[in-house]
Order: sequence, then structure tokens, then C-alpha cells
Amino acid sequence: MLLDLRSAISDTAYPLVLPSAEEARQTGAAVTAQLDDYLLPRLARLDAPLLVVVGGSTGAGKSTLVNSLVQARVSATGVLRPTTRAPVLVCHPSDLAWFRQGELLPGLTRTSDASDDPGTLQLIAAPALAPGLAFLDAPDIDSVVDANRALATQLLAAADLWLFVTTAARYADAVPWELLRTARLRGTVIALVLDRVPREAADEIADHLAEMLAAQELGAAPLFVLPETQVDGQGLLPERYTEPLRSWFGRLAADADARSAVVRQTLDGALTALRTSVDRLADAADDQAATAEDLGERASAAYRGGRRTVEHGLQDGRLLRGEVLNRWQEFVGTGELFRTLEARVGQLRDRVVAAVTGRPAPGRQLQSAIESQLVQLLRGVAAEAAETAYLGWQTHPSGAALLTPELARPGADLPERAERLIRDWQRGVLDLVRTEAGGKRFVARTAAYAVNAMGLAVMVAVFASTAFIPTGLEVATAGGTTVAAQKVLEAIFGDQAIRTLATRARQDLLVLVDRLLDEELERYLAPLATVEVGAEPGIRLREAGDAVERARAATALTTTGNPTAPEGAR
Ligand SMILES: Nc1nc2c(ncn2[C@@H]2O[C@H](COP(=O)(O)OP(=O)(O)OP(=O)(O)O)[C@@H](O)[C@H]2O)c(=O)[nH]1
Ligand SMILES: [Mg+2]
Repeated sequence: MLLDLRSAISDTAYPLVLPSAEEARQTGAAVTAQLDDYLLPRLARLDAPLLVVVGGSTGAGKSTLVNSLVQARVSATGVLRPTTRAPVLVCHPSDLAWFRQGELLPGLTRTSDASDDPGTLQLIAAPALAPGLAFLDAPDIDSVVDANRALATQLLAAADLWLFVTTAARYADAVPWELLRTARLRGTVIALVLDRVPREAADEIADHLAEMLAAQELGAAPLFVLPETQVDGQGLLPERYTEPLRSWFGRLAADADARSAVVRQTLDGALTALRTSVDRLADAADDQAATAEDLGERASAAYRGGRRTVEHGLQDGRLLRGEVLNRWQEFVGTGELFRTLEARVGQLRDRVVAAVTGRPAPGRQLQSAIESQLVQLLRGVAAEAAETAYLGWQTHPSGAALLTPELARPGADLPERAERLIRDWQRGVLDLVRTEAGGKRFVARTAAYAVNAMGLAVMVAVFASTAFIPTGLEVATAGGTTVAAQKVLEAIFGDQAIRTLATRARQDLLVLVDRLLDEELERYLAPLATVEVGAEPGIRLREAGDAVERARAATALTTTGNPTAPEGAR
């Protein structure tokens, strides 16, 4: 069930720039890492050996301490800072199999040799150590080396118990306290070592640290104070100094119940923190979805506006001015239309063909005037919509982050697409006329000429105001055509026919325009598509987060204060 949560987390992206996004990305990554490194393997094996992660500032003596506890030089110590670059895990030989198996911290490559590669985990068996409890010597937590710091944080998130090592000189440093606070908030079991304390100042320093711990509600954590001393030839601390620590861990190792209590407390704390993190992720995901919706709406509104402009442009008669009107009048006035329509017999048709051969026919010119008029309208509308959408995003921080200069303009291929669209539409109108009027006796005889003329009349009618319909006829009249000619037109096609065809043609045109504008809009919507708006990621995360509660209940995790009595500690 926590696997579902894991995939819900990794499926959720936070691509939009929002205050909550960067934090969510980090939290998501940290939570996923902790699930893999610790929670999933730990929940699967509650009885696996307890892992003590030894953390602290560089040079605090962590490696020296681990070596001293297992009474062998397992981890290199040194004067070069930082010394430990790759984690070293020491355990009883019988526990080696579990750690080598790689369930825990699966991202680290197991090795038996000393390594400086932070992607490895060196495993060492130490017979001096009791079974059931292992130490992991971690790189420093406040390192100048980024990889060290990140690794230390990851390792601490995989610990059943954090053993913090600090020194008389360093104990007030900020970073360790930051981590200690995190540990306390999570309920992680902590023990502390105050190392290298000068004898004369021992009480004073230890008291001060105890005060600081109490102030952070960490007063209950076991604190071991180790006096300043010389390390022996092996680099180990004198046994009498490490004895309290060794026996404290020895008792823990020997007591399965106490170990289990430590594991459960830390696990419960981590699960509780996980729940909180998941809720925060869900909020951030909701933020993303709401913002994506807002941005999508801003862009869509701009293109809806463009659609309306086209619609109005087709209705308010503006397209019937200028070139189109001139060509229409020419078409009608020179008599091409009516010659065409009146071409009842073959001979006449041939004459018409002869008349127009060798020079651009007014019909042809009308058709291209219509085309360029519409293309111009579409280009203008696309440009305006792009600009409006651009402004709509520019005034929104998340939108501004997504903008690229070319979004302010229509797509580079818009002119070609608009031209193709209009030509397709014109072809469609002719097809429409052909099928609609195909049955009429007259059209059947005059075929292509009539279809063409009728088609042009329909296209012009599309440009007319509602009141003007059927302007195919009215414009014809206005263009100075004779009443007789109008009668011919009416007689052949009928008033209603043009009206109906114009309505159909207008709808067809608007469908094509919608498609064109949708393609333009898509340039804005595409970057939003990575946000799972429809899937309501917040809900999915919250539901998956309920698995955390079930995991806690199933393992009967209880928080009973500090389960490890600080006996032997100061
Ligand atoms: N005199 C003295 N030297 C110590 C003591 N503890 C550690 N040292 C020395 O201090 C230096 C650093 O000790 P390490 O154990 O390497 O420190 P560390 O915390 O592991 O350091 P990083 O791996 O860099 O994080 C070594 O040279 C140790 O020999 C001590 O109690 N007394
Ligand atoms: Mg070290």
C-alpha cells in the first residue's frame, strides 16, 4: 500500500513556478528516497538489525568513535577534512547478509573495500560487536562537500537511531542543531556524544549542552561525555572512556524488546512525518492544478475572443467592402455570372469559355479576393489572440515563467495554414453546392460553370450581415445587375437555397477556424499538460497518504517516550 503512495508521489510533477513547487519537489524526492532507503524495507522486516547512524561535523571524531566501539580500525580517520567520503557499515558477521542483501539503502553499491565513492556502502563484519545492532559511519553533516552533506542527510533518514557526535569546540554549531530539531520533531530516537571535552571545563560545557538540549526538548536523549584524550597507536580511544557507550549499546543489542521499541518509535515518527509531507505535497499539487487551470483559462479566453471576432467579421459585412465587393461587382457587372447562369445550351457555354480564356476571369479574381480577405482576417485574429494570451500569462508569475518570445506571435506556419484552410473551405463550398443543387435540372446541364457561380454567390452571402441575407442576390442587385438577371438567379437557385447554403458554409468555415485557433491555443496549453489537472493529483496523494495510517496501525507502532533508558549516560 505504501507502494501506491510511492507511485502517486513520483507521478506528481510540480512544473509550474509557484512558491510551493520547489519545496514540493524537494520533499517529494526526500520522501521517495526515505521510502526506498528505509520505510519500505524496515516495514517489511521489523526484526532486521537496528541501524545506528553516526553523524556530526567533520573532524568531530565519528570514525574514531566507531572504530573504538568495534575495537578495530574499520573506518579511516585522519587530519584531512573531510575524511569519510563514503559510508562504512559495521555489524556482527551474522547480520552481514541482511545489509549486503541491499533492501536497505538500495541505491548504494555494496563493497567490502574502502572507498571514496559516495555511491558505495562499505560493509565490514566486526566480531567484537553484538548481533542485532550495526553502526554506520557517515560523512559529515555540514560538509563543504555537497555530496557529503546530501549523503549524510540520506543516511540519517535511514537510521533507526541517530548517534550525534559533536565536540566541546563545535557543539553550538547551527547545522547539527537544525538536524537535531528535525529528529526531535519526527520522534527519531537520538543519542549524543560530546567528544574531546577538556577535563577542566567538562562540567561547564556538559551543563551548557544539556541546557541547550532541554531547550530543544531533547533533554531526554542520552548524552555521553568523552574527555579529551590521546588516541592509541591504532587511532582508537582508550577503552575506559568508551565503556559507558559500549555497554549502553551492548544492553540495547542484548534486549530484543528494547531494540524493537527503538525501531518502532523511529519508524512511527518517520511515518507521521511522512503523512505531513504527503499532505503538503497534495496541497502543492492542488496549487499546480488550480494554476494550470487559471493559465489555461486565460489563454483559452483569448482564443475564444478570436473566434468571436471571426464570427462578427462574417456577420457585420466588413468583409464585403473593398476588394471583395469590387470583384463581386465586376463578376456580376461584366455579366460573367449571368452568362454562366444563362448558359443553358452548350454553344453558349463554349462561348463563355472562349471569352474568359487567356485572361483572369472575374470569377477567379473574386474567389482569390475572398481568399485573401479571409486569410487576412484569420491572421489578424490569430495575432491578436496570441498577444492577448501572452499578456494574460505575463501578468501571472507562473505564466511569465512559461512564456517564450514566439508565443507573443501566431505560429510560424500560420499564414500557410490559414491559406490552406480557406482554400479547403472554398472547395468545400463548391462540393456543398454540387451536392445540394445537383438535382436541379439547370445545374445538371450547366455543370461546372453554375456550380462555380453559385459557390461564389454563397461565399459572398456568408460575408453578409444576417439582415442582408441573401446578399448573394441583394449584392447582385446593388452591383447594378438587372432585375432580369436577379430573376434568373432566383429562378435557378431560389432565395432560400442561398440562405441555407450560406448558413451551412458559415458553419463549416467556423469549424475550420475553431480547429485553426485550437492549434494555435495548443502552443499555450502544451506546457500545462504535464500538470495532471484532470486526475486531481491532490486527491490521489491524500488517498494514497491514508496508507501511512494503515501502515502505522498494522505494525501497532506506539510512541512511548524515549524507549532507551539513558542508563550509563551522563
Ligand atoms: N587527541 C584526540 N584526537 C582525536 C580524538 N578523536 C578523534 N581524534 C582525531 O581527530 C581527527 C579526526 O577524527 P575522525 O575520527 O577522522 O573524525 P570524523 O568525525 O570521522 O571526520 P570526517 O570523517 O571528516 O567527518 C583524527 O586525526 C583523529 O585521530 C580524541 O578524542 N582525541
Ligand atoms: Mg570520518
